[in-house]
Amino acid sequence: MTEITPKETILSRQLKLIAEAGITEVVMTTGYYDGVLVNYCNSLDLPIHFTFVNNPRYADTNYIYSIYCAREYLRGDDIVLMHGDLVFESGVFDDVVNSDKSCVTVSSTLPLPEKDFKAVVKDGRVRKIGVDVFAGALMAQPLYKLKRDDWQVWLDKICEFCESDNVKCYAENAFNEVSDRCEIRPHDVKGALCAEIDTPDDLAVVSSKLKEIESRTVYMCFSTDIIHSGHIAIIRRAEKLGRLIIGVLSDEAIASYKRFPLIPYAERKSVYENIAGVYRVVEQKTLSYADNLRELQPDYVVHGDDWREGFQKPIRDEVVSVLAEYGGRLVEFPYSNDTKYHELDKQFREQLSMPDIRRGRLKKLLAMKGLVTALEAHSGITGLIAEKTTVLQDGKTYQFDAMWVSSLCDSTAKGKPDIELVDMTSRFRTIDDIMEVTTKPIIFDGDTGGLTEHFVYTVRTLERMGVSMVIIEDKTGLKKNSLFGTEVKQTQDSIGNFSAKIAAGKKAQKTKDFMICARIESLILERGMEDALTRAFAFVKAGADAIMIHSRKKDPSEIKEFIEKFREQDKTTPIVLVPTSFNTVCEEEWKALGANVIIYANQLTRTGFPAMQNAARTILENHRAKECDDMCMSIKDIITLIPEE
Ligand code: SPV
Ligand code: MG
Repeated sequence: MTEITPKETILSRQLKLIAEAGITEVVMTTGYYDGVLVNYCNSLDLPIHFTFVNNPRYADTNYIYSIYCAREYLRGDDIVLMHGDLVFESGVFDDVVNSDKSCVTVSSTLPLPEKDFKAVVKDGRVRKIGVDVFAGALMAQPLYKLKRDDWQVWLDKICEFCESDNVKCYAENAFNEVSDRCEIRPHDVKGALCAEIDTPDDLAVVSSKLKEIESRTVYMCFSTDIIHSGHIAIIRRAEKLGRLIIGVLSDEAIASYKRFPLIPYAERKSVYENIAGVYRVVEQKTLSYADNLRELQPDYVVHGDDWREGFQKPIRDEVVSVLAEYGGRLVEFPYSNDTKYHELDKQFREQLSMPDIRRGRLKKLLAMKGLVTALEAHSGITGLIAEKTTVLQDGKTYQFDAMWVSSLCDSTAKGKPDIELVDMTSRFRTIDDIMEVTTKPIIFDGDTGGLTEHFVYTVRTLERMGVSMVIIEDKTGLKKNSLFGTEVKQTQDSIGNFSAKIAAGKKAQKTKDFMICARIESLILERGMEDALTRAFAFVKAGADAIMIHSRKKDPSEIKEFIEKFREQDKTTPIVLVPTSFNTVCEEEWKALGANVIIYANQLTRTGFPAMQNAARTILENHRAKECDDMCMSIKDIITLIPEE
């Protein structure tokens, strides 16, 4: 009951750590002043059931005899065995408790003590423990995890000793006689605190070490927006290592690698701030921990061990090297594969595919990222490719933000020309196929939007389905694909007529989230920059939420010029580009110029169909499918691409 800090005694600290580890049964052997001890333990009010066993011969026996007295309570289970004068840090205790083999704490770095236990280790096993064994020994402390069968062997020997009145030695003397049958491994605590207090000097050393431990900091990063008991359990463990600083991943960082955050950053931050045991919450702006670690220099970084493989591995590698710069440590806890967490995750994913949530995501992404990318999808499978493809590059993960349901690709998939021949009902069917298996926002190619009287219905249907944006082009009559340019007859709609169509669409929509984008064909139809800009400003005035400017030139100059001139007068209306022809400019440059949505409009169709044609030809040429094998995706890969639920 010696005080080691103003708030703790050796015993209260031990018992609290025991309770925090989820251990509920404690057998305590007592001697001198046992009534005081019993009252003290009960007064701590811990969720522990105590069995106190008095050793009536405490004055002239060693603790081997106390164990003997308690033997009937100690059989039939794994146990943790410790002396009452031992102080250890929580990380040490957790490691011992969670060890799947019997173990005892040793230190390979601390000097050998004169009077205390030492352990002789050979081939990874403890062969002998005692105070007078020195050759090749390690410092040892009497904190054990003992698996049932190992403990049984040792306890039987303890009983044998005591029954022949060999009661003045250590229990370890009995162990030394059965160490070939009782397999105990050394658990090396190195310099971590695990020390007995026998003297006032020991007490001073331990107390100052505890002070230092209390000032340590621990860093964890969270990306989840729904906190479940698994997260709390890991927070509880991390918090025991020191003052816990939680890095909350910014919305943008989450959106770049995982699913879109359901709860915005500020909300998530405030939730973490209110979890007991969390000392401080900071923003982590990137997937990389490097900036925060260099700034905060935490003593520990805590993470689940699941990031040793897969896309998080480079992030982990970087953490390890930054920690090495200043001597921090990485602590990895086993990642819980509990099905209830997978079930929760599935539920969140389902939420994201719900129309209201999906519809609003495009606007949120635009606000968050400034530049959003979309990949063409014309079926469930191409939707899955847009949804799931991720690339890891320079420690960052890249994926598409949204999907583009192109009229060209939707028509092509149906073997039809891109002339508004595939009717809206059929186009909606395509959207539905994609929506059924994905969660990302959808931008719909609405062609000309048709008659204004029809367009208003299209807007409502798309909105109800959860589509985020429809793009309609300022053409009229029989629409042809823009990439034909002036090679075919195409008629541009009047500014008045098209503005009225936009205004009618905006009036028809029910939610704030849905966006109508006006696509300007002036450059395609060679009507000049002035016409393009005049239309752009008129359409914004009519209510367009975004402007798409199109070109079929390889040279991006006219697009760049348009962006520059448009931005001189309008800093906010999002600009959408489909850089199929002018494809040499990278996304970052478009962003810097002032563009906001980049649509990769047809690349899946244009790569997929030649591959299929090639396979068909190969089979015909060889009169069998064998030669085709190397071109094929493995059945395993295609199965894993498609979710089971
Ligand atoms: C589409 O993908 O159908 C488009 C873009 O409208 S483009 O083909 O470039 O006209
Ligand atoms: Mg189109």
